[in-house]
Amino acid sequence: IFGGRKSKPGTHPWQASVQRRLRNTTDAFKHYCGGIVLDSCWVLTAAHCIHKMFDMQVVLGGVDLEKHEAADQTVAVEKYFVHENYTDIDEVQYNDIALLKLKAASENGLCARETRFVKAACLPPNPLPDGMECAISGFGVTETDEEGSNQLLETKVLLINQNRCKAPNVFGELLDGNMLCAGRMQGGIDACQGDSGGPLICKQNGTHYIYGVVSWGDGCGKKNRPGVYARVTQFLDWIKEKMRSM
Ligand code: 4AZ
Repeated sequence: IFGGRKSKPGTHPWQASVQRRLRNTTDAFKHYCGGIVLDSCWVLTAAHCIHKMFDMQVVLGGVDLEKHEAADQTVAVEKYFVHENYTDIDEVQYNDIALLKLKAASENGLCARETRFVKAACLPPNPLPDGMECAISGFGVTETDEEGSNQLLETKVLLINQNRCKAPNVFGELLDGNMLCAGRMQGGIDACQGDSGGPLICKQNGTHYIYGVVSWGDGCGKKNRPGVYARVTQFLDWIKEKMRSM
């Protein structure tokens, strides 16, 4: 996250850390993408995070990747679904959405437990207005740390008009209707590498909606290069169908 600040425990309870096993280890995992809690057994993330991946785990409830916190829940991934039309063309991510089905614990049949620190965000029922202020969060690269942040960072971004983001001096025709732009045209405030798969959350009438999934960009925090997100309202049928299927 560029232009972020440390988030307080429990303020982004839908944030997940999607982690992969380090080569030739049994229990060493490293954060590589964000994710978003949809319910006790499902996490939404970006397709480019898990394309041809395996050996994943998801950590929920934490705001510090270095510490084992009481609120942490580590859950194995039982299965994943990558959108059938996902493609990467010259680093532009199309239909960049995927679902992780978490493994239920043998003791109680639960995947994640809902707590003050682990909570689902809602799927958005309708499009939201341009200029609306929303929030992003993640453990990704910052302006001062190319390795990413061990602390969960957050920042506020604005939803950017689609035609403005399709302007020739911004992303032009690279942007399709399954994507949306958010951030600041002036730069400085953005998602970055390692935030991918994580939440763009917009609050309306007291409810937190998952409006976007961090997907791609041209660098981070640059002028006229806002962050690009998978447009969740375009994928509601796909998400519901996959969740129904298991
Ligand atoms: C990435 O590499 C990435 N500035 C994610 C988000 C953005 C850029 C790059 C948006 O996963």
